[in-house]
Amino acid sequence: MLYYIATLFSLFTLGQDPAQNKPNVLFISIDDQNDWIGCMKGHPDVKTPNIDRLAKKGTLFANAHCQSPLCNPSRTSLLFGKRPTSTGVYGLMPGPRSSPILVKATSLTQAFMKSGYDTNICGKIYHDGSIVPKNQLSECATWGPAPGMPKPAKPFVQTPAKHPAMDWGIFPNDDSKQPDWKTTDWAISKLKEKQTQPLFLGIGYRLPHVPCFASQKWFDLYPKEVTLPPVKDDDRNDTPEFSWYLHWKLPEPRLSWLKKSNQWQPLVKSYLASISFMDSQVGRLLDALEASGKAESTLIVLWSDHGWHLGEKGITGKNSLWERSTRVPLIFAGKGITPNAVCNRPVELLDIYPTLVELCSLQKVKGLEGHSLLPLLQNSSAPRTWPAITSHNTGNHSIRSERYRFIKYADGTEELYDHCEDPNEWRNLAKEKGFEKVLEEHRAWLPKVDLPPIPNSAHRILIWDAKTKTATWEGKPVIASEKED
Ligand SMILES: [Ca+2]
Ligand SMILES: [Ca+2]
Repeated sequence: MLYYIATLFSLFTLGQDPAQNKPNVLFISIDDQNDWIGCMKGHPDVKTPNIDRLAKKGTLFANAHCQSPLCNPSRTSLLFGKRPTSTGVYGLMPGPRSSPILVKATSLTQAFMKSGYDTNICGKIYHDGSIVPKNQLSECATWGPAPGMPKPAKPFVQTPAKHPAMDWGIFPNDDSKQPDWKTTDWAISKLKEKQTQPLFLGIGYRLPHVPCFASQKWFDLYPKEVTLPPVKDDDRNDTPEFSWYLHWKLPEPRLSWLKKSNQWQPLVKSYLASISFMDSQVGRLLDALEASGKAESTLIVLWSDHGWHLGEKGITGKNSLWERSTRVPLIFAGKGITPNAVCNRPVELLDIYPTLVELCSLQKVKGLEGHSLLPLLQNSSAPRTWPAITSHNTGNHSIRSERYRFIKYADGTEELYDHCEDPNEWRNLAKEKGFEKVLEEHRAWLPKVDLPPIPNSAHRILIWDAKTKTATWEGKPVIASEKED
């Protein structure tokens, strides 16, 4: 009898407050994490047992791509559900609300607020500094700590750019000094709180973004000599000159410098160690979720904002339209998600927002440009019409279909790679015979709207002047003879 009364009471209260039926959401972002994740098979040595166990619990999108190979534009696109080409946000500054298109747009965190969620973020979810403090509370109810990277007394590595972030090594000794540890601590304390509303908890990890620092323990997981990524010495001979302009004068060192300075092994190993440390924090979080008793009612989404080169195509860093920059981990797991599924359809980070609107029954949001992943979460081999599109400044786009990658640069030059035959994208087929139809099919997906950068755009801004056939990078003319290679 008591049971029936309790059931009737809970039905009654659920009827009063539909928010009670909504899943909690753990929204985990990783910074500059390429496909070097165990379950993605991007690197033979990498150890990520915790992200791998999360993937087993849910659906891994093994062919997921970012909309921009850079922090701020990628995060802006994901958090506002619009392509960089539709907002003009391409650089590290300014933030999303500086785009006239996004001034009044509903962000993902606002969509959760409007639908009765207790919204919290900690660590790096929005790009640092891109939301000014006076606007913070209208974006998200609680802003937890976003600790910066620890600084060693002096740099371990001196790269040509002498940029403080371009550093890697064994540091700090104590894992609890790491920002990602502190962020996890805060998130765990939030999970322990008694809930009166459904919870949205965004946790933004900083590693493996440079500086790649981890304690000795994480380096010890790897052999003395780790496997270096596959590179082809003359790989850039068949890529257009314009491909260099996208990453013209980056602080990230070139492969030639890494080799000359005997830093290729140390960088690769430090990136791997940083990944394993970050993965251990995902593990702490998942354990705390289990211990909180909320696991059954929680949906987990894990993503990275873009990839990272570690020597491929002669560069390190991002800012390219190749697989190494665009392919990212994307996992949905937990309440309502098919376990142990892998989806190979091309999907976009832009799809996360409309998927969460559906999965969490949020109020409808107008103007989202992605497509819900729900059909693929129910059946990972369901058909999918759309390719994944990545843009880096006006006029430069990559179209990733299930089999091919097509790239078109602002000066009209092109690349085409067949991923069935050439997973490293070594052989540019764009000028070879027999691919005219494939090229046409992919060109049809190029964005129809391709806005210029918004006013005051800065850091990684490349502008092509079609009349004079000249390019400027960070406001300075690109001079081909100054190419560092
Ligand atoms: Ca990033
Ligand atoms: Ca090549």
